[in-house]
Formats: sequence, C-alpha cells, structure tokens
Amino acid sequence: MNSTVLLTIEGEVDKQCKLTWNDLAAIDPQWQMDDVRQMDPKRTGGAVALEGLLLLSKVKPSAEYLTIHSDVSDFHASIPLASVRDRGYLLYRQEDRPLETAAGGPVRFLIRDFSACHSSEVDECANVKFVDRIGLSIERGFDNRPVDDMSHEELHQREGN
Ligand SMILES: Nc1nc2c(c(=O)[nH]1)N[C@H]1C(S)=C(S)[C@@H](COP(=O)(O)O)O[C@H]1N2
Ligand SMILES: [Mo]
Repeated sequence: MNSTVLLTIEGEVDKQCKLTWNDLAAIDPQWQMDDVRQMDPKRTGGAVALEGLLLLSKVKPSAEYLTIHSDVSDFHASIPLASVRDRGYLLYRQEDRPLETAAGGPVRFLIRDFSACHSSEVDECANVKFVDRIGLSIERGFDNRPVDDMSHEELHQREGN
C-alpha cells in the first residue's frame, strides 16, 4: 500500500512527481490542513494545500492552467491556476488512513469557497473525486465537466448527489 503511487504531477514543472500516501503525509506541516471541516462543513478528513504540491514539483512560471484528472473515472476539470492557487486542496486522509472511495478517495480535490455548479470556471463540479493526475499547462487542458443542465442533472443522478 505504502509504495502505491496515488498522484502524478506533470507538465509545466521542473520536477515531475509520483506521490504515494506517505509522500503526501510527509509534505511540510505548513501545507497540511488537519481538519477540512473548517473550510467545508460537509467534509471530514485531512488535506494538503495545492501550493505545497506546486512547490514540491517546482511549478514553472509558464503554467497558466491546472487540470485535475480522474483517469480512473474519466472526469477532468481544467481551470486557471491563479484562480485556485491559494484555495485548492487535496483531501487524502482520514486520521492515519487513506481517504475512502465513498468520500472521493484516495485523493479528492476541494476548493475553498467554490461557486455553485456551472456559475463559474471554479465551481463545485471542479471538486474532482478519485484524482490520480494533476497537469500544469500553458493552454487550457482537457475538461469534460457537464456543460448543459441536462447532462449535469444526469451526472448528479448517477453520482447520487
Ligand atoms: N470523478 C468525479 N468527480 C466529480 C464528479 C464526477 O462525476 N466524477 N462530479 C462533480 C460534480 S458535478 C459535483 S457538483 C461534485 C459533487 O461532489 P459531492 O458528491 O461530494 O457532493 O463532484 C464533482 N466531482
Ligand atoms: Mo456539479
């Protein structure tokens, strides 16, 4: 388990990273949020700030877009990096255990003060569950969040939201 790679960070970075649960837990405490309830009362567990991951991977100044990929569930969101740089988190732990699948684990993206589904690029839909890859890029990356109300409603039904 401990050697399983959970998250890859790639693209406009000087150091591509393949991170295990232990790697995430070892990120400097300054970037760890022990209890995400302070940011979203609906969620429990611990998270690491996106900025901590960007430092680790030595993000290049050329990176304009952040694409959060769940390759495993084929759900992807691409948003301007500047819009989430100081409020993006990766939820990855419940106490000393990995985040459960039921909570979107093992790794789930969470934005502080996200807006309602569809109301902006940085909306609730961008809270990607089952994240396995984060891409930094100059141009906007792949995004298959539902674009119209009907497909969005369908997705929510399927997801049980
Ligand atoms: N992998 C994955 N992540 C996803 C989705 C999805 O279908 N697959 N749905 C998104 C949408 S549309 C919303 S509104 C939120 C809902 O999060 P919740 O189920 O925790 O309330 O998850 C987002 N993350
Ligand atoms: Mo959504």
